[in-house]
Amino acid sequence: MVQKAEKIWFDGKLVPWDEANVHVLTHTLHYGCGVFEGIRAYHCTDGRSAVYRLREHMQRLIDSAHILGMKIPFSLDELVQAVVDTLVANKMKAGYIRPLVFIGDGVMGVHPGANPIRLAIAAWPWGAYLGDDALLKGIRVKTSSFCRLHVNTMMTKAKACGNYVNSVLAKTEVVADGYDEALMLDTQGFVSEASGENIFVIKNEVIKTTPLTSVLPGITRDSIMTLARELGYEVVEQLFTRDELYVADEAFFSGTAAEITPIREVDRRTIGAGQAGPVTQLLQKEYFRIVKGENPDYDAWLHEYSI
Ligand code: PPE
Repeated sequence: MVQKAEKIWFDGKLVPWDEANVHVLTHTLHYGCGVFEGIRAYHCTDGRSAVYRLREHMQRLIDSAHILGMKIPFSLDELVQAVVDTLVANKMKAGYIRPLVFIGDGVMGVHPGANPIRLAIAAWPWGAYLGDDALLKGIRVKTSSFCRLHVNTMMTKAKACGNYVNSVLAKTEVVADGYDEALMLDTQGFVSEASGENIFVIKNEVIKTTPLTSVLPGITRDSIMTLARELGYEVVEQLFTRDELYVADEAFFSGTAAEITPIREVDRRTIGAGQAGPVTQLLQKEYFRIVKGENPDYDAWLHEYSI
């Protein structure tokens, strides 16, 4: 169960958690045309609170809406402020933030007509997405029987609600089979991404991730690429196959919720030594130092706020 907070930001106002409700004829509820974000605020080691890469997340929200032909009735600055207001109203020094843009009720039928574009921002405490153990020991992954979206079927660069039907299908299938996460291939058969994370593989100290063709442009992915290059690693964006993943030295998933989660097994093949490898561990350590405000070189990625 989501741990309830006090307020939800809804169409420009902070309303009590239990009153942030919609009509059952909400257009997005029927047809899936909505967009969302997932953002984390961290309680820094020195006592500050900071939202991680807030502007980039809200810009991606605007971009996602633009891709779907929806116009958000708020500016980037207003959206950034709205997230901070939500955290402050809930006295949250850390947490997960979920902005959602959706088409409200009005007309029915696929064409949304002039139905209102609505925006809600909720926040709640959320620990390690795939479990505390996952961050330390790594997870067991299975290739899904469902392909990731074809670029002309759904808009893969938009964090669109409807895209997640594909994610839910993949995730429920592999969880039922006893695995932690689903790896999805694109419609050509190359590795794409997981149900809610991007993927990285490491071989001979070279770090590889999929190009942005069919995957969400992850902000964690971008952070890791920047950080890894700064640490002196070669980082390449290149298509790769599942058998290349099977023989990688190390592999991990990246995402706001999942942070950096090592992969210890794929399709019953052990990856590397079957535990978080040294490069993954270093990236994890440095990533957590950044989000917790311990690396001043990356302070520009932290949007501080006070309660
Ligand atoms: N791919 C997908 C499909 C995806 O959903 C996410 C985030 C990513 C890649 C990584 O993006 P970024 O967070 O910008 O690094 N998934 C969000 C939702 C997870 C959920 O279960 O809900 C998240 O991590 O917040």
